[in-house]
Order: sequence, then C-alpha cells, then structure tokens
Amino acid sequence: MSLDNHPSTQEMQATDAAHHLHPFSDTNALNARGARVITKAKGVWLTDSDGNEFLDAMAGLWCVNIGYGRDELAEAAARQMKQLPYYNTFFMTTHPPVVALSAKIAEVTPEGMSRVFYAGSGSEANDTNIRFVRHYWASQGKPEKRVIISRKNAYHGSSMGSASLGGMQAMHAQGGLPIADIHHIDQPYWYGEGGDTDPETFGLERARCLERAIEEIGADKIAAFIGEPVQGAGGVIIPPPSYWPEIQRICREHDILLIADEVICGFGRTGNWFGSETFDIKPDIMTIAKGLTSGYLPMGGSVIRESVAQTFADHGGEFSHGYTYNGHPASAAVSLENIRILQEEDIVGHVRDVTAPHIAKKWAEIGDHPLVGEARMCGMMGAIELTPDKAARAPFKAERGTVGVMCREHCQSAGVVMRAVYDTMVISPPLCITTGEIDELVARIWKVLDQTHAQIKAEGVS
Ligand code: PXG
Repeated sequence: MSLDNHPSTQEMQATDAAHHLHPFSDTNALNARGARVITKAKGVWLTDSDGNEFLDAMAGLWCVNIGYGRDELAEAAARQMKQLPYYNTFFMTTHPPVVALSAKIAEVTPEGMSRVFYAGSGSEANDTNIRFVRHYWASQGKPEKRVIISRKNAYHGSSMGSASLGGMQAMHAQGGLPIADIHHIDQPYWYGEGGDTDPETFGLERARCLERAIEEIGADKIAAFIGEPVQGAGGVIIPPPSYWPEIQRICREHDILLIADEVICGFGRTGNWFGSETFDIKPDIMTIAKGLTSGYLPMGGSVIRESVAQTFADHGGEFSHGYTYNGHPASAAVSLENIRILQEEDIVGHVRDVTAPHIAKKWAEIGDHPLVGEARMCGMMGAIELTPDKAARAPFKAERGTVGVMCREHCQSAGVVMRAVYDTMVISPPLCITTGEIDELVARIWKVLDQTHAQIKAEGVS
C-alpha cells in the first residue's frame, strides 16, 4: 500500500477530532479548525495531506537534526527489529546495540562523561536525574541535600518531576505542581529582563541569583542545579557569555551537582556536539534525547560523569529505578546510525564552519526589520523578538502572544514552520539545511514579517 493512499484531509481531521487528544492544545479550538495533517518529509521539507510543502524550520520539535528521509535509519531499525525487537536491560542483562551505543555516547560527549542511564524521552531522563542526585547524596549520609535549583521559564519536560524542574507557570498551574524541594531562580534573559544593564553585567547578576538562593536555603540542603545551556522552549534564550562560567564556579564552590539539560542543545544544535562545549560547562550530568535519534525513534538518557557514577555505584547499592524501554534495541540501533551519519558526514563541523556563520549573517539583517527588537542566533537555533518599539525593546500592549500567533499564521501561508513563544518567533532547523535553503528560509521569514507588520498596522495593534 502506498503511504500516499490516505483518507481525505477532512475525513482525517474529523476522525482525529473524535478520537485524538493532542498535547499542549486547546481541544475545542483545535477541532473547530482541524489539525494540519503531515504525510511525508524529506530533508528540511514537509508535505501535508493537500500537497502543500513547508520548510520545517523547527526540525519537528527541535529534534530531526540529520533531516527527514534518511533510509539508513529506517533500515537500521528494521534490521534490529528482525534480530531482536525487544529485550530489557534489567536483571543483569544487556544487548549488542545498547553496548555499542553506550560506548559511542561516551566517545562523542565531553571528556569524563562516560556512563549512560537510558530513558524513553527527555522528561523521563530528567525524572531519573531527580532521583539520581537525591539518592547520590543520601547514600553518602546527606539525605537532607535534596533541593534542586532550576530557572523560571526553563523547560525540562512534562512528567510530574520534569515539569516541576521546569519553570513554566502555565504548567505548574495544572495538576498540583511543582513537587517539593524544587526552587526556581531568575533566568538570564537579557532582551526581556535586562533593562539598562549591559548583557555582561546582567549575566553575572543572574548567575549570582544562584549564590543568593544557596545562602538562603543552605548548601547542605541543595543537591543540584539544572539548566539548558540555551533555553529552547522558553524562547531561545542565549545567556550572556558571563553567565555559565559564574554558575559553574558557584556550583563547584558549594559542592552542588551541575546538570546540563542538553535535550535540545545536544548533537550539534549549537555548532558543537554539545551546548556544554559551546559555553564551556563541565557538567556532572547531561540530559539527552531528541537529536540522539534525530527523532526517528524515541530515546533519552542521562550521561553521567565517571567520578559521580562511580561514587554512586560505591555507595548507592541497587538504584530502584528503571523503565521498560531503557536502552530499547531498535532505538539504540537507530541512534548508532544517526551518530554514524553525524560523524561521517561531519554535519556538526559543517554547521560550525559553514551554515551557522551563514545564517548568523542573514539573521543579523533580520534584526533591522522595523518589527524586530532583537534577532539572536546560536549555532542553528535562533529567535526573533517582535516589538512595537525597537529602541525600548517594548512588549505589545495587546495581550501577550497575539502578534506571535498572527505571525505564525502568515508562516503557514508562506510555507515555513516557525514556532511562536508568545511574541518571540523561534527556529531550530534540521542541521542538514544547506546555505541555499537558509537563503530561502530567510526570504520567507522577511515576507512573513512584512505581512505581520502590515496587519498590525491595519488593525491598529500596538
Ligand atoms: N528538556 C528540554 C531542554 C526540552 O526541550 C525536554 C527536556 C523533554 O523531552 P521530551 O522528550 O520528554 O519531550 C525537552 C522537550 C516546544 C517543545 O514546544 C519543546 C519540547 C517538547 C515539546 C515541545 O518548544 N522540549
């Protein structure tokens, strides 16, 4: 059967509306309009059920790093499924793909990061991290060292634990979050919160929020600090260069474990293999997912520094924690193939040396658009701040997110997928994007910005 042989768009939308509950969606609003049905994809291009093509500047959900349509990954999954579709890694067993992948992850991650605890997603991996760091200290006679410090507007997942780590107010407002002993400090968001302070000073100030929290709570009560090297879902918030070195210093000084959530930043997104390299972070734990398999199959994990993992092994006894799909054989085989492609085609080096500098130049020009307060880019993830007043970096008087949604609607007709984080437009295209495709992307974004600008003028939105 050809995969193109599907029911009509309307039929699929009706069935979807009747039976499918979507994540992060207002069900009635979605169903009134009908979901967009994506049927196939190749490289950076998506096709919907009506044959429209979109340049996917979000790489799915920040994950399809090598791009769509790589048969090698499909074949790796099929081979593994025929050989051994499933076996667990509990109770003293392992299997070839997970053995090979663990060694490969140790090879590509920064020096000293050597052991992997697998999960099915980034959320699960961050839940593992909560239990891991608390048990790490408890098993060394410090059970009261259990608070985890995170940031407001961070995103670490949607499970009870990981959403508690995250700093999204809308998420905390539903379902009784956060869980106990998670503390949130201010984020290093210079554009939105820096006022007249220069970025460098602001970065130091925001890092020192961690020091203040430690003084208040007590280092003897704090297990870990967690942060995304660049906040993704929060709006591609690139911290000033002063921020991470200071966070690192404070964590070291107070014997607090540092968790770098690399779920978006990992596997080339920032122009190095990991965001920790871009920002010179030496984490104790790295959360990975998304680009680990380029999204072809689900998989996540916690990569743990050798010394931390060994201390845990020496003191912790049995870790009473695990998921049925830890190190799933098919996901592991796909991940290995994904990493082989990233390495052999030097995709990360190509981003660093060719496409990231190219898009950075084009992006700086977007910063001159009258609707744009700032256009920032780190490797292959970027943001455009929409504003009615460039000089003041002012928000719109209209309800937050109104103009972002308008802009996203224009994206749809221009054939480009960008995500709106309130009035901040973000991109994270597949890392295989060519310089020609970047030019096409930027041309479409200019058109979208012009249309949005014209619409807000016509409708008197300020
Ligand atoms: N950490 C980070 C930094 C993430 O960005 C997760 C953890 C959770 O991973 P899983 O695999 O459990 O989803 C994420 C996920 C968005 C969006 O709209 C972002 C994510 C997920 C869904 C939507 O920007 N990031």
